[in-house]
Amino acid sequence: MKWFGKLNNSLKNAHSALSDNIKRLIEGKKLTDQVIEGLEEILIASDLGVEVTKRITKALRKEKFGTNVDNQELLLFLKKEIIAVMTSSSRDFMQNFIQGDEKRPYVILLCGVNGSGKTTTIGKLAFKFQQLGYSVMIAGCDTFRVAASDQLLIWSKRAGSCPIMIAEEGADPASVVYKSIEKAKKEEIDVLLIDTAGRLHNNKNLMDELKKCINVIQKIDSTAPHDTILVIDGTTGQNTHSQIDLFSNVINITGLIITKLDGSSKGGSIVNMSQKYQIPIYAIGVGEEINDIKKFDYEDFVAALLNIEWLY
Ligand SMILES: Nc1nc2c(ncn2[C@@H]2O[C@H](COP(=O)(O)OP(=O)(O)O)[C@@H](O)[C@H]2O)c(=O)[nH]1
Ligand SMILES: [Mg+2]
Repeated sequence: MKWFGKLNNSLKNAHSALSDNIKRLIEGKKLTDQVIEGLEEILIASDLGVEVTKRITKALRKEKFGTNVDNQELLLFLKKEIIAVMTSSSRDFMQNFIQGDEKRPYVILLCGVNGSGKTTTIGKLAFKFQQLGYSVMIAGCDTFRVAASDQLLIWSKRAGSCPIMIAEEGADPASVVYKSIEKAKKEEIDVLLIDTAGRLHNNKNLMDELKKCINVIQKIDSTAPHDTILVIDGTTGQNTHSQIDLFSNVINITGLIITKLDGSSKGGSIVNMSQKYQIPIYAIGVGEEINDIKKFDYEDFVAALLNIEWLY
């Protein structure tokens, strides 16, 4: 699995520390209170969060207290427990789209702070959907950023020249949203991807604008947007929590796409975030090329986090 290697390599730097520390901690020892406390410290230092850590060590204590666990057994135990706290939030993005085939155009709105990777992700998604044989239209509603439309045009070309509708700088993004849905309906487009302006999540005007865009969408199709995806930069760690809080105050986030995991060492905070918000992770970005988007596989992710590549 190529992407696994890519993800694993980046997480590995940080998390070989995690698995090395665990190995050092338990080598030749019984699972005593002291060892469990040591493990708690290691997991918290790896950004898994207090709640996740407590849950794991509680289960460990219950099942294995006083026994001799070897490194491999402990890592497998951790893997099982971490997946359990994360996967309650699992929901398949592509499956939703394919099963919801009465919903066409399938409207997907991407939002997130500036630089999180929205435009890049739109390009990657456009490419994926087209590869699968679906027609795609892109609506560019980032009217704040100079060159935002150029960037989107480049991505739409890379994605195979799908039709694109772009707001002029300073124009009303909601009107572009409106026009794009009308056009996508008329042309029987399967997927409409809407790129929005980033800026700061605490910018009230921008949040109001996002709400306005969604209202406009719902005037045309009350079931849309069929997915509202928050794109987050996987290198930002705990800061993602405040982004999720603020965006979910305004909109109903149906899924997350976490970008830049090719260069991230913040894997632990994704576990923490998953457990806290229970929002499904639809996909991850693992690079800047058009193909660098992958389905989020909980098993592979946790194996990479714990540095247990040898299982494959
Ligand atoms: N390494 C890496 N870089 C990414 C990824 N996704 C986006 N980027 C980079 O992050 C920067 C911001 O991306 P952009 O799509 O413009 O963010 P936006 O402001 O949210 O639209 C660009 O330089 C992208 O090339 C990813 O998955 N991996
Ligand atoms: Mg952008």
